[in-house]
Amino acid sequence: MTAYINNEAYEFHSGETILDFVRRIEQDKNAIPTMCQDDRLENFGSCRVCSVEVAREKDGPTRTMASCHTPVGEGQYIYHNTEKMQRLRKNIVELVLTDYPSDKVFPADQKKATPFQETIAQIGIPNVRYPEGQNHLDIEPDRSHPYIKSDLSQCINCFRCVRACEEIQGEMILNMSGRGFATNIIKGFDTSFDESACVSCGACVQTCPTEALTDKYETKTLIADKTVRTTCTYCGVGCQLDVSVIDGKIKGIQAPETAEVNEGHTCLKGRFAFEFYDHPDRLREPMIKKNGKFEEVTWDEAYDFIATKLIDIKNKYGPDSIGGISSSRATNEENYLMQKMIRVAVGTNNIDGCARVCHAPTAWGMQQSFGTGAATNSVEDLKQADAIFLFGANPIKGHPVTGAKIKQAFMKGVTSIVVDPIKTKLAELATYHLQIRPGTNVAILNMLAHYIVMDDLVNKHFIESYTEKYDEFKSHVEHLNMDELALLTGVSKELVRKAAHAYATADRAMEFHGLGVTEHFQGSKTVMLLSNLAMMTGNIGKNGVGLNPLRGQNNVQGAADMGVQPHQGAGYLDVSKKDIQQYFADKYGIEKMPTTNGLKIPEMLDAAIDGKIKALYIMGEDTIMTDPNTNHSIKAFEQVELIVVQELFMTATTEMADVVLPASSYFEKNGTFTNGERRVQRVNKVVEPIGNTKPDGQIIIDMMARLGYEQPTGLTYDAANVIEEIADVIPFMKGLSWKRLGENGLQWPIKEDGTDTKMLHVNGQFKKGIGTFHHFDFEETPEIVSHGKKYPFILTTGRELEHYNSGTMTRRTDNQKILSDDVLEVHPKDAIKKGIKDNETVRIFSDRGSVEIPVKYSRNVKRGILRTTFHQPEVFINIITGSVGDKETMTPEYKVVAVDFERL
Ligand SMILES: Nc1nc2c(c(=O)[nH]1)N[C@H]1C(S)=C(S)[C@@H](COP(=O)(O)OP(=O)(O)OC[C@H]3O[C@@H](n4cnc5c(=O)[nH]c(N)nc54)[C@H](O)[C@@H]3O)O[C@H]1N2
Ligand SMILES: Nc1nc2c(c(=O)[nH]1)N[C@H]1C(S)=C(S)[C@@H](COP(=O)(O)OP(=O)(O)OC[C@H]3O[C@@H](n4cnc5c(=O)[nH]c(N)nc54)[C@H](O)[C@@H]3O)O[C@H]1N2
Ligand code: SF4
Ligand code: SF4
Ligand code: FES
Ligand SMILES: [Mo]
Repeated sequence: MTAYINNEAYEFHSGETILDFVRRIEQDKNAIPTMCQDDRLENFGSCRVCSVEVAREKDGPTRTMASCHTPVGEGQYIYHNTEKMQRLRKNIVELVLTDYPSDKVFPADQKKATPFQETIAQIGIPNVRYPEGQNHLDIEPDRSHPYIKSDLSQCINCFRCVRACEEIQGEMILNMSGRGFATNIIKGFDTSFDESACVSCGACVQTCPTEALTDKYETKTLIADKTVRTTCTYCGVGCQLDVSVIDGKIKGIQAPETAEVNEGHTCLKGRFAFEFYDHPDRLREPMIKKNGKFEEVTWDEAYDFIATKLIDIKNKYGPDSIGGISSSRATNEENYLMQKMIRVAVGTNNIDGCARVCHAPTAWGMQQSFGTGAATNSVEDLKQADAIFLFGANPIKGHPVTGAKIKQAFMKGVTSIVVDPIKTKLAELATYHLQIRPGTNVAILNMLAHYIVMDDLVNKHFIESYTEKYDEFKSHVEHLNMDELALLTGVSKELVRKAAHAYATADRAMEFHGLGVTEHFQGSKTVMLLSNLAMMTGNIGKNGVGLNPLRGQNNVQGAADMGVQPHQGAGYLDVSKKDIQQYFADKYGIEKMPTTNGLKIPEMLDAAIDGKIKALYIMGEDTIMTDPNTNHSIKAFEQVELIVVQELFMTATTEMADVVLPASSYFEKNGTFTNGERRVQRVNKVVEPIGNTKPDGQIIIDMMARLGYEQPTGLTYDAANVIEEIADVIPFMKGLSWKRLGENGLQWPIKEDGTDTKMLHVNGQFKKGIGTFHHFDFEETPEIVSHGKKYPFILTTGRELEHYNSGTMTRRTDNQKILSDDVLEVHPKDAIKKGIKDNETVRIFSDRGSVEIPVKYSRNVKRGILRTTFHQPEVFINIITGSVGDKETMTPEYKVVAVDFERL
């Protein structure tokens, strides 16, 4: 396919716009000026600044066309920079400038030009011929929002913000109101940013070509000393961020449009919530508790103190009296070193991490079904899915950038099934919402499987060719009583049957799941039943399908890959096997590895109470705040002789420590995080470590040396060196190297030649050889069986968009101004029955204890169900959560807590 640019012939791609064609050939993004166009948005063609002349034959009569909006045609002759076009563009922009402040035509001193100012300069407008001022100039600036500001006197009606809000974020907060000159942008029903339902993602600010929409940090126009690309520290989406630095300080964050994961988008945490990093509360010096009070000490004093104590405890009680808890917030390299320290320098497999309280059932369950415990597909596959099955996950809040993509798909009408006891935003938009009673996942999945089997919707070819034990599973679900299960789950048989048909008959059905699956008594079983659904319908091993756990923390996938598990070392190798022990001993250059499986976090805490765990070494986890049944955790911590915590801030956990080591945050170090799609991405150092902090990797290397093991590459921590070691030790990361990671990372398995993997188990080739069906009956959680009568309400806990887990970081940013409380969502009828008003603070109690919390009336919960979050220590909700956990992995059941509540 050929077209001509200024009479030269070039090949064009099918569907390519004239703008993209000219940009590509001339290798210049500014080959044609634009105004309303943004690569991330659908082309709109309203401003006509990008106009070009197009002829059918060489130098023939031309027509003027908006190049951003017009596909190239075969044999077309394109003239994009003619005098006529230059004149046209000038006229258009001059007209726009009549309603634009004259002092904003050129960039102010010390400020970078906005895209519009660049366009003005490119077109070459020395002065404006028309008088200024029509409509916009007297609109008052809006400063109501902590991060986003508007000054609509500078608005040029390009519509980009309105489109970004809708097309990128899937919200419709911004709108155009009025006509002609009287057109202007409104928020919500013409209110302020703060009052609107804006989710503060900042997409509108990033696309706005003027300073009509800006952020608190003036990110768009600041002239940075340098901009460093790194990976977000919060959730498992793994967004790439461009961090601007001036005078060694972080001044703003933008989303790079070239990032494969987030394509120029972020949520408010990645873009705005960075001010924790140099907050006055940051820990800056090591501290040892002396006579009940922390005193600052030197690093050497702290190290010596810890080493002497640890060696003493090891000699007295053996290495298994020491436990390590690693951090999914820290990098792969640091997690790798942490598990190595515990296994090699201490000599025990007692190493665990936050996956224990999170997605351990996913990893374990998927290993039983498929052989690998990680997401089978990539998020980009969403584009190819015909049905989306969202089970116990709320990505609008937990994984906002992926959530926005899912929301787009829902709004565009893809068949969607949501299984969630709460009417979440996505549940509201879904084709089918199965609003089950919390904790009845196994029952609802058995119902879904029953209808797929009975209505003969299974993929026989897939089952016969690639799986085993289907017949046992089939006869199990065939004989289940649907009336009983419908009563249990609270969902009608008809609705479940419709959802089963929707999933099974879709050409490609893609599953996503979250903690609504794992944080339950039957968590692992639920994961295996979800695997069954995918296998019985052939929804595995191709694009647009699969089982895709929305892994939580920025690096929880990586921490497990690195061996932060008591039963599996780096690369998921089984540490109870002799040959594996020998493998690690050879790689680590030591005589002997520990031989028995280690303790999981809940087992460590129980062992502490029994006097068997004498020391805990914790890197970046607020165990006291985030583990369930706080009083039990406190009791355990009180029995331990030595508690070491590496942290950014004082937390409920550091308060109980003997030594606190100040760690550098992710802005202050190099390394890698692995996102929920197995994508290993670079974390690049942006600023120097704050105060006297050190990267966790350096601290661990120093500690290991004090404990008698020296890293083969020496005492200086260098992430790239550790990556080399990881590539040597972990079989599926053979081709990993710092250099190869580039800007968009690599998805494991990574072959020796550096090729990575977007999809697992392709064409039925399961990692474990053959996919295995399992079958289970629903079993009521002991929490309800033991306490349900006395405490008749079911509390489920989760998260809000603005805050991140223990809140240590987000509470120290302006996110706290947007959302400052944990609240208890209660169905109004339940509250009224107890005489409780909206916003009234109540006491909520369980068998473990009680806390006080404000009530919020909500119809998103059914009667009898309560919901809250765990971000604010003022409430400390985990005081009332319980110790029941998933049978196979001990992941706590944060999602079903038997409670009652009353007026204060
Ligand atoms: N803003 C923000 N983002 C985060 C985090 C954060 O704290 N804040 N934390 C990160 C972490 S560590 C994680 S693990 C992820 C978690 O992300 P998600 O997995 O989305 O976590 P939750 O919101 O806790 O729970 C998910 C959903 O499960 C539903 N649910 C509860 N009980 C049941 C049930 O019995 N069955 C079913 N089917 N559903 C149920 C809840 O109503 C909720 O909508 O988010 C990560 N991202
Ligand atoms: N009730 C209830 N409780 C829950 C849950 C729930 O749904 N309901 N969800 C559970 C889940 S899924 C999870 S994952 C856990 C999360 O629980 P945690 O892992 O305890 O929570 P975080 O707040 O993510 O982070 C822990 C700490 O790491 C520190 N940190 C951040 N970066 C670094 C670093 O680079 N180095 C070091 N050394 N420290 C760093 C932070 O300051 C923070 O205090 O909470 C669990 N608790
Ligand atoms: S506020 Fe900015 S992005 Fe929105 S229409 Fe005005 S100039 Fe365009
Ligand atoms: S979606 Fe997750 S990774 Fe992306 S900016 Fe938000 S918190 Fe960070
Ligand atoms: S940039 Fe093409 S019409 Fe506005
Ligand atoms: Mo998590």
